[in-house]
Amino acid sequence: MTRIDAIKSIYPIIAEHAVVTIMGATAAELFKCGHRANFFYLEHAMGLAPSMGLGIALARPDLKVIVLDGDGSVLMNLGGLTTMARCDPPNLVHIIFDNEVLLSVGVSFTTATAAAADLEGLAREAGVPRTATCRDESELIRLVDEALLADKLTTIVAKVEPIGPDSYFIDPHMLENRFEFERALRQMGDAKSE
Ligand SMILES: Cc1ncc(C[n+]2csc(CCOP(=O)(O)OP(=O)(O)O)c2C)c(N)n1
Ligand SMILES: [Mg+2]
Repeated sequence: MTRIDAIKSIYPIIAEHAVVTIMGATAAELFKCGHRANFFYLEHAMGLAPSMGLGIALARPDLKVIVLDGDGSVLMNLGGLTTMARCDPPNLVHIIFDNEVLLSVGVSFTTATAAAADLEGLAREAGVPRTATCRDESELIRLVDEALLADKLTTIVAKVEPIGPDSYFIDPHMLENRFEFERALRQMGDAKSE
């Protein structure tokens, strides 16, 4: 499966929730599927998407938070997994697109998952209560649906081909996205009635 097809397949499910995506190819592909004010593209900060998702999930238990992540980014900050598991927010779904490379800077830079590292195993041993690995869109859809219903912290590893977008263009600008995202979250969930 390609990541763009994977994102397209779960787009209708995740679009209703707060979404934080790691930078580079994943962010560009989510943007290509259709921008929404409740999507935040975490530019530059490799390894910190689950940390940002964790903060939102803890502050806003009335929302479901979806984090889209990359293998290289997770491997750069394995402590993100242990802290996420330690806080154990039930409303956080962490999806790692594992293409076994640092695609956004070049397919020749393989990551440790191209060797023996197993991200699902690392998440499980970090203490994440629900973990899974999938290889096609139908499995991914099922796992994301189940994670949202289970109401329990979940990490899903989606194995994808090392193919990226033609363009890395994202509009809105990072600073504009920061404000629109915050505003969107204020309109969502229990805050709607305030
Ligand atoms: C701390 C840090 N080091 C390096 C970079 C440069 N960089 C941007 S994207 C990227 C690769 C990300 O790899 P991965 O998370 O596997 O996502 P992919 O590009 O494969 O979709 C790198 C090294 C960065 N943004 N931050
Ligand atoms: Mg990668």
